[in-house]
Amino acid sequence: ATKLRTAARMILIGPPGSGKGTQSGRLLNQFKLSSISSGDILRENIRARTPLGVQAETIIRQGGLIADNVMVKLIVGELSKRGWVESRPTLTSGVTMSGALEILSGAAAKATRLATSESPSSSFLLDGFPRTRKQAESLDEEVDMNFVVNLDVPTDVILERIAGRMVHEPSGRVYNNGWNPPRVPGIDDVTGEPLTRRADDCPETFAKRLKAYEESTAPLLEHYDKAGLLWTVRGNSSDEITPLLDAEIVRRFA
Ligand code: G5P
Ligand code: MG
Repeated sequence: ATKLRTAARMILIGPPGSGKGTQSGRLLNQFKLSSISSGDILRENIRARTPLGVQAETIIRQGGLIADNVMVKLIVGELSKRGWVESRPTLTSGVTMSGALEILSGAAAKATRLATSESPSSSFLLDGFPRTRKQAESLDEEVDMNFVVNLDVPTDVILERIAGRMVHEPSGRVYNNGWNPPRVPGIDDVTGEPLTRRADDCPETFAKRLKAYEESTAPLLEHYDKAGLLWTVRGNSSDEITPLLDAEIVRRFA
């Protein structure tokens, strides 16, 4: 794996089926990086029948979006749990000079902001979060993300792919019956466990997910463009996009 010189904190944005999961998997092999997929975490909760999972199942099946505050808590919680960002010492554990100054300057709310670790080994990427402007603003308050990738894949290309998608749910590994089939049909290459189809990949639900993307997620591109973080890569296939994305990460972080 290529070592990074500076910490990368990346976001992958793209319509459903654009290849976020595919690119994440490849990047994890290529670079010393970790990843969080919001969809995978939600599906994990559905499988485990947690209260969140039970609530999320219906919404996902219908192609809707989970509430912003729920998602923010979930993902920010996950980030601190994994130690890629660290909670700053709270003011109650001894008011530091800078802490006291923050109170005086009215910036006390910021005192609990998560501190991003600048160690390259804390590099990570987010797949599927943030998905709305509100989520992006909440994330901005916690963590300084430094690279946002927009996977720009035409809709007609995407629609063809989804019919053939098979997933290994526990790991999030994705296959495609035509394009990257598993070695044994219906079986995960790594664990030998059965592959399944996603409940939200039927044509009606997929159409709703595309619409939710246009309405709620596309506006994020403007948000991150203004912040100077957006990098758009266009392509009809993941194989076209991967080398471009790799080169851009090397240019920025390696
Ligand atoms: P998810 O799980 O985040 P989506 O809809 O954003 O779901 P999805 O469907 O997982 O995204 P992807 O990861 O972008 O798509 O694409 P992929 O799986 O890598 O590729 C799709 C298929 O194409 C695969 O079969 C792959 O093998 C194949 N493929 C890839 N490249 C090529 C290629 O070049 N050629 C060909 N022929 N095939 C290829 O979110 C699910 C739900 O969870 C909720 C929402 O309800 C959402 O709908 N959710 C949230 N709600 C609110 N806020 C959030 N932040 C949320 N996050 C999730
Ligand atoms: Mg995915």
